[in-house]
Amino acid sequence: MHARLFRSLYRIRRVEEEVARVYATDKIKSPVHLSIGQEAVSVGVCDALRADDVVFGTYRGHALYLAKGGDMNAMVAELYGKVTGCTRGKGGSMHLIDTECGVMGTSAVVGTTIANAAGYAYSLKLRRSDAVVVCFFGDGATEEGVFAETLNFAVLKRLPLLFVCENNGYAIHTSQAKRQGLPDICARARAYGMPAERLDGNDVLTLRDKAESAIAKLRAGEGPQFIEATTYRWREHVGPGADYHLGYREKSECAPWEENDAVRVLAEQIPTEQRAVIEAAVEREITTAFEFAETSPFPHPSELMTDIFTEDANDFAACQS
Ligand SMILES: Cc1ncc(C[n+]2csc(CCOP(=O)(O)OP(=O)(O)O)c2C)c(N)n1
Ligand SMILES: [Mg+2]
Repeated sequence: MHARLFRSLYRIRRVEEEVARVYATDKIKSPVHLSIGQEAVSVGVCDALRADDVVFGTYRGHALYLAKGGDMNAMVAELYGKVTGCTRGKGGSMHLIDTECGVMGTSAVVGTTIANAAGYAYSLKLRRSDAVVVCFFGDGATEEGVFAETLNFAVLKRLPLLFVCENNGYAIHTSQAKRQGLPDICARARAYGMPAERLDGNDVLTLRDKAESAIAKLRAGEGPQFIEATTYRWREHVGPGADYHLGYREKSECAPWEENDAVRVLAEQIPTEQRAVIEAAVEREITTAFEFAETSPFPHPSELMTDIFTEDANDFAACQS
């Protein structure tokens, strides 16, 4: 299990480092919200899921997409805006999707997928499936009305839904303390009637264990569960670089998170030779994915009106008139 988790963590860290490196060339046509520093939350939780379980996430979704089994070629091609991307080059980094492996969607609009996840969980319940849904969102999303409404509905209907709040302490440049009257997000979740636990978002092994027991409760019909994972965004809110020069936070705030880096901590637990094999394979996969993106074509202009709200160009024209 350690090797599997390390591979997943290393793979996400390294592909995002490559995204950051390539970004300056302008070949990547999409804004990127990097998860560097936050990878362990997606990796720990997704490792406890079955292939037929599904996840919903946010625009900071590279880690989730890859941790749930999303195809790396299709992800990098999507960032390049290529037709071989996971949404045929139309969604970009913020709208990753791979329904084959249960990545049902990520969204640029804060909070939206919380309600989408509840809808999916309700449909699973009505179909008497024992699959479950996990919904990932940020601390900022808990200030949206849809968060409150969805928690209430999920408890009322005893939905098989695990809420995972990735609390990195900031919404863009504003700290949680400046935004929330009650920063204890677990207390708010409990107030709606579900169990909630705050975990160290760098501790991938504990996250995996706790997710596994929460998911077992979902399958047993015990209703929604809530995990708040404390974590830290190492890079700027959007884009490849650092943003400590902006003055809204100090670099020293990141230091304990870097010292306790989940990728490095787990790497130290893997025998050196095994680790080298894993790292080499991941590096090859990343090289292949960027080559695939570089050599793939852009979508043909004839695709402009396909895979959007309407397939019918006449309907679209009617909407414009
Ligand atoms: C409905 C909505 N309101 C505002 C925004 C602008 N916005 C983009 S990201 C963001 C911060 C969200 O913070 P959080 O949920 O903590 O996620 P993080 O970026 O920290 O991962 C905001 C306010 C948006 N995209 N959608
Ligand atoms: Mg945040």
